[in-house]
Amino acid sequence: MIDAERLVLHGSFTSSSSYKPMLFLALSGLPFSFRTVNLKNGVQKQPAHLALNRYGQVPVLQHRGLTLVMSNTILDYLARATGRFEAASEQDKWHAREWLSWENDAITNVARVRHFARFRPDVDPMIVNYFRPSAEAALDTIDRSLEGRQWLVGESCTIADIGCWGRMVFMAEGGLSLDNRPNARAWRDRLMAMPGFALPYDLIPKKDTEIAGRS
Ligand SMILES: N[C@@H](CCC(=O)N[C@@H](CS)C(=O)NCC(=O)O)C(=O)O
Repeated sequence: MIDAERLVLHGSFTSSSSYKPMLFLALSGLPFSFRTVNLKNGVQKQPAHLALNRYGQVPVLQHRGLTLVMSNTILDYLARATGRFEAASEQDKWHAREWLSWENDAITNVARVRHFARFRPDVDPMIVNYFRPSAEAALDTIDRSLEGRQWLVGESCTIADIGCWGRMVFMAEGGLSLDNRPNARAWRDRLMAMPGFALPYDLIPKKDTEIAGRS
């Protein structure tokens, strides 16, 4: 029998978009089921997966009869459904979602640089170089915004932090770094010190897995 209360996340270990909800769940210590989607073999474009995600991408979250796609929609849902990593005030709740919209415009350039550098050696380096200044600018914005602050919104970690960090996590694979961005580096270290934190290759399983969660 299907347990509608059980969270089911479909994703891939090479995917920053999958890492974002995966990190939320790991930091929350919630139990869930992970279903791997092999992007290299094109499983995301096969009918069974397209029935869940019409864009032919990961991640997908299933919960209580709902099917949700797009990593930031999933983070929004998880914050609402669990109350975890939600900002304290109404204003800050919207502010956190504003960061998620911004990251989808701006930090996406970090993911693009990494994508072409890691997966598309066949593509003209001009393509990577086109996205690189926007990627660097996004990292600068994060660093500047964290001046004198611990978290992007309010006084605690929210979906804004998880979403922004999650999409930039593979930056080193694109030759990007936080080395000259001390506020962003301290913020990353703060996230890394949280119980349940792990980097994607340690966190996201390569096969279907039942995750027990922590109490
Ligand atoms: N805007 C989407 C982006 C999702 C996305 O780009 N997923 C990538 C992995 S990070 C994917 O599934 N790529 C495989 C493909 O497009 O065929 C989100 O935030 O969820």
